[in-house]
Amino acid sequence: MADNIKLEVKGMTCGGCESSVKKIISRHFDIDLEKVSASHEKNHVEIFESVANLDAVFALLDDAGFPAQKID
Ligand SMILES: [Cu+2]
Repeated sequence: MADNIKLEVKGMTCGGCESSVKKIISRHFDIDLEKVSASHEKNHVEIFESVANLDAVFALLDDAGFPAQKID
């Protein structure tokens, strides 16, 4: 899918962090948890849907200790 969004997300150290990040993203954008994948080993998060206003979710993730940025 061309509209997938890839993020570099730092601060994830375990599966619990992965699921926190996934929940923040899925709640914020109101999308299914299954449409968000996260790997703490790769500092990588992918959203299998197109979303607008990523800046707002970056602020939420940052507050939770997971600084994020978009990667191409
Ligand atoms: Cu953790």
